[in-house]
Amino acid sequence: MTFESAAVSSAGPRPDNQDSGCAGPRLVAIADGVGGNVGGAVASSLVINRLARHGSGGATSAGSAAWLSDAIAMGNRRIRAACAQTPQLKSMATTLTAIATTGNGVLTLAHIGDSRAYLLRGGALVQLTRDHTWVQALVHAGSITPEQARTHPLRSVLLAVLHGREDDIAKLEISTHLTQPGDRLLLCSDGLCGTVPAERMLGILAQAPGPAAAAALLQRAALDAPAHDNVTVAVADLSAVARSPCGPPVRVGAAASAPAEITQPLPTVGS
Ligand SMILES: [Mn+2]
Repeated sequence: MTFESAAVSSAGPRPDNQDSGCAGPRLVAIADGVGGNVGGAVASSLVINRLARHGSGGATSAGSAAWLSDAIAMGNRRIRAACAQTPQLKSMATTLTAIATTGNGVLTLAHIGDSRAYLLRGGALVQLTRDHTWVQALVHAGSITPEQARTHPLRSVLLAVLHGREDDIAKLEISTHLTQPGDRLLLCSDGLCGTVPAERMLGILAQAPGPAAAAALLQRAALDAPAHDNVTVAVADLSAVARSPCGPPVRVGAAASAPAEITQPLPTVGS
């Protein structure tokens, strides 16, 4: 099994895009960077560029939980190195939601932060990830409803992200799922799922003829809502049709717009 996948990313109404994503036959991932100045764009790019390189290799363990968590740990170490080199980047961090296929019908999902993965199967949309947010913890405790969480003033407070610390990886949630032909997966930043209701996402996802159309239509729905954030959407169809597993994933968002400059340390200002 390989992915037929597509990804799109837009700054939306924001002056810059701090989201990044990649979509390939073996690996699909999105990251929503946070941090002042360009920090968020650097953090999401470092992790997505690292993953995209990993996803185009030919390792026999490709797609496994260990393979995916190794790649994410490498990306997180790159964040740590950039933070150490460039003081203005010290507070940067990123969410990450990634799926990889081993090729034998098993899907690996890795998740940290408030980006999301959903599975469309049999006409139903199931959310596969749980947000690492303060409001999600309140929902889990029964203190507020999911509807109240959507508009809560503290909804953007994250409890876990990649910010280059050793213990980030312990907070990474990794799960494996048995796939079926016809499964369609959606990964998105909160610019989509915080803007467009789940029923609307289901309607669009179920009717779009392929991943590229689905991603474009979902992005359009978010931008028209209108979204107040960067919007990144990746859609992957599980297919038994063999594709070259070694093609480099397509990159979108900050990881695509200026990958060379943006991953270099910035000059120190005022010193
Ligand atoms: Mn966001």
